Amino acid sequence: MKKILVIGAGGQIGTELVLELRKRHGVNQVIAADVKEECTDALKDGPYVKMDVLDKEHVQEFIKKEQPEDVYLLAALLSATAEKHPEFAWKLNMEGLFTILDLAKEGHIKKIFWPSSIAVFGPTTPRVQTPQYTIMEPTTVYGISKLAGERWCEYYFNKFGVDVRSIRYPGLISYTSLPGGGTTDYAVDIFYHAKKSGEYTSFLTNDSALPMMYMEDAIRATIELMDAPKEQVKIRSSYNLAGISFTPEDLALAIKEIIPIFKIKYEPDFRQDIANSWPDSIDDSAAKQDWGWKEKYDLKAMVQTMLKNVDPSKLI
Ligand code: AKB
Repeated sequence: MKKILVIGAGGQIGTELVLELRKRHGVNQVIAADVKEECTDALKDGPYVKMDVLDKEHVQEFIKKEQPEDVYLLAALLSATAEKHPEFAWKLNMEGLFTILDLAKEGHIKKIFWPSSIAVFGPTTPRVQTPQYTIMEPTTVYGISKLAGERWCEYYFNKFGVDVRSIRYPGLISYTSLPGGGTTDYAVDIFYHAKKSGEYTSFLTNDSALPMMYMEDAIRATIELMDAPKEQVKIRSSYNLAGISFTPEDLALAIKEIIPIFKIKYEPDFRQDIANSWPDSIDDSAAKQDWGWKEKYDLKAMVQTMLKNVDPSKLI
């Protein structure tokens, strides 16, 4: 049985990814790594290591000793937080990637997953059904780091044969672990407030359409891409992936169907500029064609699942 390492396991994607990988490969085969001293409760049943991806020596030493076949590198600062700490965001989002790419180049890792984002697109990109190949002029630090990372992934594949695979995630919606520091986070927060008080103040305007996806679909896409035969993975920068596109108003209306008293207000802040620079919807036909991607959750199914499962006592 192969060993798998997930770096950034305490985050929104990492927590659910580790749980699913442990279901498929066995609890002890999947090592969760995160910068936090303590492992999150959800992952306590399996191996955990405290790992700062910027501590290159520790990362190298650990990987050379444990020899994980697959490494998922999820540690990153998201769009909104990155705008507040641009230098640190660039450092964190890029240096860790080079450490892992170099370890794979030297033969210590067989396969890498590295997440990109819809943030690689910018205000000059066609907004509707954004194509896989198009104008990319991101205006956020996060977007610039993800676009640069995509170029390096493709470079390491072309020059050194590194088997690196990537998805441009849309905004991800889940209830197991809270997101942190993203522009799409409103689409998660809203469920906690709807259940707790029946009211929510959105930091984006009513008509800010953004590509989103329910986490179960995103985890399945990630694992399907990693399990796909090498020759089917034709794009080595990063795949567009679409799920559900909606506005805060669409989401509020879908919540109202289940909680009729629900009310929403709009008070846009600095994150509005970021949202304005991103696509409304994504064309993911390349992912569909190359490795058979198909989403399952639509808006209604996602809203029902979220309202059933979010625990409003987690709201601070
Ligand atoms: C963010 O909002 O920064 C992220 C993303 C779209 O990558 N959720």
